[in-house]
Amino acid sequence: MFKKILIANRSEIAVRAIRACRELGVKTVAVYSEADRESRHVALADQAVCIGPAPAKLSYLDAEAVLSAAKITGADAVHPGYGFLSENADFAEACRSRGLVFIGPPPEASRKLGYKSSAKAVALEAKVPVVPGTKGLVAGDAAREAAAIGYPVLIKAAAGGGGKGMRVVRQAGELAAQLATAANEAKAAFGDGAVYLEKLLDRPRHVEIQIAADGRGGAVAFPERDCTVQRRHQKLVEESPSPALTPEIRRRMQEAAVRLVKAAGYANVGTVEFLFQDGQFYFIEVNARLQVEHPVTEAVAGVDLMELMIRLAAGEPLPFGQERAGEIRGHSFEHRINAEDPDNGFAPCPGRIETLELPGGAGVRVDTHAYAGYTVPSYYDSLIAKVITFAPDRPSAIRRSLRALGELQVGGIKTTAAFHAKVLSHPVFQKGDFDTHFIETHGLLDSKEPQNA
Ligand code: MV4
Repeated sequence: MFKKILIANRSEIAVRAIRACRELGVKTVAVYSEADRESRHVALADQAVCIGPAPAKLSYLDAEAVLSAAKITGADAVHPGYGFLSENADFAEACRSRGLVFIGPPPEASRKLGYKSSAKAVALEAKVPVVPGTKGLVAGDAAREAAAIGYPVLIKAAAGGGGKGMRVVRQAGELAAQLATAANEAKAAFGDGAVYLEKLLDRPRHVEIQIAADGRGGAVAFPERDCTVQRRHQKLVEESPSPALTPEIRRRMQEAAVRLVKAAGYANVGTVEFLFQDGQFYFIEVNARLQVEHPVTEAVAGVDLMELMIRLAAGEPLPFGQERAGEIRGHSFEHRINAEDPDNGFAPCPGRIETLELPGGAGVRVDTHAYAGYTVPSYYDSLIAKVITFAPDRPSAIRRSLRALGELQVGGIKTTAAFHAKVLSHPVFQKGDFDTHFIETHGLLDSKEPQNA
């Protein structure tokens, strides 16, 4: 096991990582920007190093600054959390070349899967179903390829992910102009204008499979997460298991995810994302990190994914097989509490948290770095807490979530907490029969916002 881990992140995930390290008897080094001096992760770690000014580019995204902090503190491994450098294969490689263990997948595997069109090629090779579309990038006759797929089609950026740079094309006449716009946007956003085409699914659900692999041939899949409730590609509610899957589909999705990660030589933890519609699932992308929503899987499967990823990175084998990993012990929700104003288009609301009452009791977990007196900086994402609930079944988990959200009180800034209660109380949500358009189509927003896919 490692002696000292540098946590290359901030906020609740840095706190989560520090707690896991402490339980493992591993010392921790926090890094922080000038805007995060008062953040909880700085106080919790054994050591803390300021790595630069507030803008992430000058601190949390500055690989050299992070690596220097690891060197001067004598850390032997780096945990990247999510976002920032977490899926940057060059950073993972730089860690390796300086004798540091990167706690995550090997750079070769994350390179293969990070580029979405090449990830799809790996999937096809591994007989994992993908959305019908171009074989690789749009190259020669795009009009012919789009016609063969059948309109409407979706243009996606190969270097993108999480919905950035997607464009819907409903008829042939719009294709050329949309391709040009998409390529320009992709170039500006990702430094790479390559795009590919897919058939547009009109009412998909987003269902993802958490996997873990030990790099010695062992790989398991956990129960799925359903992240269908999103707004502008920002997930709001995640749950496990999905109310839409049958045991048969679940098993096939898990088997497909394991085939894919084995084919890519993937190791450590990761997530295989699928769209699910009309009883069929289609691979779309891999997230080569521990995700925000990992706690619902921890609750339902009864595992500690943060501990597991540290142990796997330290060279330990998987401690259990598929049968244990796939066990479903109940139902879990995660509600992302953001410093945002739902009545004003979810505009960010940074500022000082004057008072804070966190929920508790049976089956309630809160992952947060916030406290009364903490000022939410304006430089980073607006997630201030995750309320995670666990109960024997979905109806009781909904009741538990409503109870927990009712206990939560954040004074001083606006948050998404009450919006979550609205979602949970909606009959369509309670029935479990919703798709990715749920928030827009069920009057949960005050003003009709423009919609794309
Ligand atoms: C799609 C799609 C429909 N058809 N692909 C959005 C995030 C990215 N990971 C993939 N996304 C989508 N891909 C095809 N071929 C619709 C979406 C999509 C979506 C997916 C999951 C959850 C919410 C969504 C909201 C809008 C669009």
